[in-house]
Amino acid sequence: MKFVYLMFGAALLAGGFTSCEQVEAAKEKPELMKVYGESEAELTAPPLVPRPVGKRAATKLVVNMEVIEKEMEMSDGVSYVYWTFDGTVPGSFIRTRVGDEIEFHLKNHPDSKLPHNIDLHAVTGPGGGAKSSFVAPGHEVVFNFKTINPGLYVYHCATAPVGMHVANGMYGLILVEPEGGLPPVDKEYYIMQGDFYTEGEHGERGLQAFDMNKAVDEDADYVVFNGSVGALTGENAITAEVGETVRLFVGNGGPNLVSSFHVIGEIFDKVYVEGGTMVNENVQTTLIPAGGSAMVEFKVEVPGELILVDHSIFRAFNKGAIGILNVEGPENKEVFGGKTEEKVYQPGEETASEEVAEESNETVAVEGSLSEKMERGKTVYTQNCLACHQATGAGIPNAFPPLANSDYLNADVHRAIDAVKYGLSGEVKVNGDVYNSAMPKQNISDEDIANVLTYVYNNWGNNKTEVTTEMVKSRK
Ligand code: HEC
Ligand SMILES: [Cu+2]
Repeated sequence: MKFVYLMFGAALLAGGFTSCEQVEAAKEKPELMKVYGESEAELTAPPLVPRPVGKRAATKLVVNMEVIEKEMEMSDGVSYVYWTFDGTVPGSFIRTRVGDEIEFHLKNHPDSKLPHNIDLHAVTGPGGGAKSSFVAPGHEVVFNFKTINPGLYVYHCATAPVGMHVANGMYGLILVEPEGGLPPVDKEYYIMQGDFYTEGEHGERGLQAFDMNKAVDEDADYVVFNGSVGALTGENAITAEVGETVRLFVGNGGPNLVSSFHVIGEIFDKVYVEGGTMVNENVQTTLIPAGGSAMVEFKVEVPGELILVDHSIFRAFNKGAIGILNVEGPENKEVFGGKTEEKVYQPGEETASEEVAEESNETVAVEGSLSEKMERGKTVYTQNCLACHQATGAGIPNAFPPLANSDYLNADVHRAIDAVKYGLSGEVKVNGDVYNSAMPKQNISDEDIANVLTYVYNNWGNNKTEVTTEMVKSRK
């Protein structure tokens, strides 16, 4: 078929174009594609994406972006001066189609301290536009390009020192839809990983400066989705309903680390590998290079919390690379039956069987501040405690004591606060088992210690103590 087109194209070149033939030729060569009309691009902050381009004809698309340097929260009690495209990390999502003529306006806010520019990987041309877009504080530049390759592309600042501009959050995604658009789905979201390097260690409070040495050593303090710890958890979690199809536009700004992107409890039905045209199917984990992307699609079949991670797993549980996709809707026992039985396992002895009551997802309706504390406490738990004490609080035999039904915990709340606040080592006896190990001091705020302990105490058969920030503060 392609061969026929080529022959046809050659004949046309010799004989001149008719308008219909021009359209056909342009499909093969987007650089020849005519544009119709002019409009301003809709830009969105993450995790949202603009409306699909779909079947609209190629057009002249005006993109207005502003560079803003500003202090934002990296994690609880930790702030950072980010350099941004449009005030968010990642920057605004740009959605175009093949054959569009982009007129790009890059403004640099007058309060900025530095000049910046933009290198869009969707650009065919020197520096991806970097040189043409170099803009001093209080200035605006305009440059033009035509999108000739469909795909999901990273853009980033490329002003020297490039690594530093990227490390401070200057990246985002631009989608170039193919002729006719992408297949429709129910939900679309925008997620971008990045690694951050701070003078203080992970969790050290206050305003943290960029650490060049750690960046050169690739020794990240934070690895996060959408610019900060918790940008996609708790009330920032993304959502879908059972039965819906979800498309995630996933990018990796780096500057250094490659992401092993995985969704716990899902399988990607489709992956547009590296954000290009090739589709792989039935994928568990997809690699997203620094300065690269992937589009992943899946249908959500059962309700629950799907956890987005970088499967270089210490980054997820210890450096922040966690997001939540909350799926609501009816159970689907055909697809996932849940736990139906638990027995004593004692080799050599007769085994007693006990039926386990079906796990219920309903939480007791508590109101006001307790439920907020529980919600926040859950996030803190997921990010700080889960790696050792496990999702169900069961711990790991001989290594990490249980928090579920823990007599040690329930006997003395002050002792539990001290364990989290100052660490715990030496011999402890929990539910009859001796542990002699060490729990590191948790670098979290007094408020979060109260939240996480309230969450632990009000779960898994514990005694429902509500821990207040005052109680934590008073443990000196
Ligand atoms: C790196 C692994 C690790 C992390 C992370 C961790 N713990 Fe622990 N935790 C331990 C170990 C090990 C012990 C037992 C210490 C000992 O043997 O002296 C322990 C003991 C405890 C105890 C007392 C014993 C019990 O089971 O009741 C509590 C309470 C506790 N941890 C709560 C937490 C909370 C809350 C968090 C999160 C804010 C957390 N831990 C994070 C490893 C960890
Ligand atoms: Cu810059």
